[in-house]
This record gives sequence, structure tokens and C-alpha cells, in this order.
Amino acid sequence: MTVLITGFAPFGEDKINPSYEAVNAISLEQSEHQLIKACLPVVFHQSIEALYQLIETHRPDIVLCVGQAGGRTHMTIERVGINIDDARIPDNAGNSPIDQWIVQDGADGYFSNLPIKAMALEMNKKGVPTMISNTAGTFVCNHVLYGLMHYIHKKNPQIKGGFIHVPYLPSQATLYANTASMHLEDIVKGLETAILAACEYQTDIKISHGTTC
Ligand code: PCA
Repeated sequence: MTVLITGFAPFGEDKINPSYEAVNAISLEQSEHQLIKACLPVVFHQSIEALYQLIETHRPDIVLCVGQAGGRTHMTIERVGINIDDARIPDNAGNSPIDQWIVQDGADGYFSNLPIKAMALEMNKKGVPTMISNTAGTFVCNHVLYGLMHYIHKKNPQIKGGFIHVPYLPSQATLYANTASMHLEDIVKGLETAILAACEYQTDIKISHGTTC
């Protein structure tokens, strides 16, 4: 299979983005799958346009986008992208949209069509703490997940797509009090395992990752 995997450039106060550091370091050399890696800009709309260009060029079977979620304790596989931009900080081009549609008159949300529970199971089996997340936020990561799934629904439902958020690296966490982090090698192992599970499982498994409030 051809797998497109993307990370993001650094944004906000951070000088490094673990998502691209990890994407850059992964390797599927032992498998028959082909990996295409790219770094997306942390800019509303430009990020989606760059992603669409990559999809049109490489025609992947699977698209996995990866972003930083500073403060999260686990790798988190996103279940859903929602049709809203609501920026807490400006993107890297200075845009701060508030309550704007990503796609005017588009669906309110789209679910990832990757086997997210199977991916989480395999990642946890490898010792990489992983959870399902029910919100990718309302910044550029959610924007890209929504844009990806909109493309898949409208243009090519054969593609499997989704998003994983990764924690800070330890070097980043040293700057903040009481903040979780994960070593790069574990993030890399988690992503490699996620990709292999996405290639292997044709349908998802039924195990609960539900939450109560
Ligand atoms: N994280 C941000 C955008 C880029 C990234 O790595 C987010 O969660 O929206």
C-alpha cells in the first residue's frame, strides 16, 4: 500500500514540532508498504491545499496526518473532525478565525475511516500509551482532519484517512510545569505500529474506548 504521512511545522511558542520530528524518523523498511512523508504548514486553508496536492500527486491508499497536542499524556487517535475554525492563537500566517466554517455548507463533522480501535490496541500492545480522542480541537489539526475527510467523502471514498496527536517531547516539557511528554523513539514506534495496523485491518474491532464526563 502507499501511505502518505504528514507532520506539521513548529507553531506558537514552540521551536520544534514532535509530529514532524517523528514522521521524519519513521521507517517501514521491513514491510512491503511505500511511505510518502511531508510537512504541512500550520496555516488555515494552506495546510489543506498542500495536503490535497500531495494526495493528487501520490494517490495514497492511506493518509495519516500527525500533529502536536502539547500537554496530552498519550498518543491520541482522533475519532472526528468538525466543521469549525476557532483559533486561540494565530496560525503561522497570523490568521485567527473565530467560529468560521472550514467548508461552507459542508457536513458538521466527519469520522475518521481508519481502524482506530485496532490501531490503539496494537500501539498499546507495543507499550506505547495510546487513547482514542473525541476532539482534535478547533485549530489547524482539526482543520486538516476535517479537510482530509471532506476530500475522502467527496472525491475518493476508497482512501482511508485519519489523524494522530502526539505529546510534547521531553525537551519541550522542561519549559512548562507539570506537563507530560513522550520520548521521540516511543512516538516513532507508535506511528510505525499505527501505520501497519491501518494497512492490516480492513475493518475496525469492537472494543470500548468510551468516556464518561
Ligand atoms: N498542532 C496544532 C496545529 C499544528 C500542530 O502540530 C493543533 O493541534 O491544532
